[in-house]
Amino acid sequence: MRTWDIFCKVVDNYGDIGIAWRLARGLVGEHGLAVRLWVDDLHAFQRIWPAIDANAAGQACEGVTVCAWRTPFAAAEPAQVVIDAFGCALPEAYLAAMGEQSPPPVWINLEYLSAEPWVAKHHGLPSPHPRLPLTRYFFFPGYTPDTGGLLAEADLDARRAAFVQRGTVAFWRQLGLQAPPPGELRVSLFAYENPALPALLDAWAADPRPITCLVPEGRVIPQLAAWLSVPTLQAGASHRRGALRLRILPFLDQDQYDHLLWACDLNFVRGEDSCVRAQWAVRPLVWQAYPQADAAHWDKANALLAHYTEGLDGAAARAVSAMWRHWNGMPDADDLAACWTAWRSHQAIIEAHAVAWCDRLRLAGRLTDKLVDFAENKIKFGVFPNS
Ligand code: TRH
Repeated sequence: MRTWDIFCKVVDNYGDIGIAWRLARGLVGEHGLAVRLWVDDLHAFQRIWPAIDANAAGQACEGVTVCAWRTPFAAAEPAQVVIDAFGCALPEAYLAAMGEQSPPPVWINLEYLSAEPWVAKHHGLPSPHPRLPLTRYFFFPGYTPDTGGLLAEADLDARRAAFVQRGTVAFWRQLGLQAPPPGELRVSLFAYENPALPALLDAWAADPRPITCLVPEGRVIPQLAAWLSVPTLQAGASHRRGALRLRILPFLDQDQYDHLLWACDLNFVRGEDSCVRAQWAVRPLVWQAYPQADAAHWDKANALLAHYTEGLDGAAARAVSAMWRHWNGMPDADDLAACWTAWRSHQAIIEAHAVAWCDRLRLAGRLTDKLVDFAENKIKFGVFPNS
């Protein structure tokens, strides 16, 4: 059985571990590989997967061997395939041990996802290590077939379809909620602090139809509390302002969060992993890119937007673009209330587009399959040190 090591440093938030965990589960469950996942922050991991013991040096979970990545790093024999997630810099001792292996491990840096056109050109490029007889390959996830594709389980569609077919009553009950009454719009909100949030909440409160907004506990809570003029908000809190009911949820585990995305009519998502999951949810979404100092996230948001709105009717495409641009702090002619009204009036077209978009997404291929093919290819034809 092939051995794989995945290294993950939690920079901040949950995207790094969220993606590494999804990948590890997929490699074990779908490809039968022996996977060790090294994580430097098991507390963050536990938030998205509560079965994780945050204090264990090693533990088995869902068939993955989860190891605490501690400093100094205890000696470990390198695996045949080594992934450093998002350029997280492998421990020196481990790297030195990799350099002594013959043949050397296939070493892959799993990069961040972007829809920008340069991604395809960089996908798969090698970079020789300056000292050791090792080559590191850059693997770029992406939205087109000439990239590393997207994370998605082979049975994702089937699970989602079964969930939708069963009906969402039981799911809502689990969260302590009634099923949405006819005409209500149910929205999930996962966001970073956002200056546009109060205007959006105002627009929702003024909507002619009822809106329920569900917010898993997180960074946006203080802003919501300020808008409601309440000192604090905790899971279970529920407040009404005009047409809007705001309801705070506990932070869900990764699978339950998928269910939330599948059950809502519209999902506000952020970062990387929740954005992809919202697309696979076959529902409209509004994406907040991870904010970067030089506004590089605007390029990212615009690149995905350009791709996403292709084939969407002109006025509906403008409504989607305006919402996304506002939500990412980009200058836009209309105010947020006008954007929301436009979005609302094109909702049916945007919903239909979410289905068509998913069909296009599938053409990019599944990241786990592509990563395994990539690594197997290198193993078969050889990793050429310093080439
Ligand atoms: O948490 P994020 O903001 O992570 C970010 C991004 O990945 C960004 O690209 C990266 O550079 C930065 O971290 C360091 O957003 P993201 O990527 O959507 O990850 C959130 C994860 O949390 C995802 O796996 C879904 C999961 N999640 C839950 O499991 N339960 C929940 O209730 C919610 C809201 C999310």
